[in-house]
Amino acid sequence: MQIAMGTRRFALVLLLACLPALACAASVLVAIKGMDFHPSTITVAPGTTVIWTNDDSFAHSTTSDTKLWDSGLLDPGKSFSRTFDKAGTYPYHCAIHSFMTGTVVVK
Ligand SMILES: [Cu+2]
Repeated sequence: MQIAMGTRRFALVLLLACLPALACAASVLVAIKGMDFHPSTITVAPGTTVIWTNDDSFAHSTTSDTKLWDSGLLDPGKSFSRTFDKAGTYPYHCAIHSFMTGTVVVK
């Protein structure tokens, strides 16, 4: 009886400890429209997935300045996602329109 109570309490503590972690595994949307990234700078927690969606009527890309990722050409309506696990500052641009820039800050 005593052992069973202890086990149940442990399970409850484990459940409560996991809930905030699940809430942290979020995703953040970045729209590509009007020849710009919206928002162009985002700050997210480690483990967050960033999803870019091309809302323009022509192709764009999301391309890491340091070659960490490259969506390739994203046609209108297409999306690309990447999960950022490590803290840091990740600048990116559109490979077609180099003046289109954005930054993902992970901390
Ligand atoms: Cu572009």
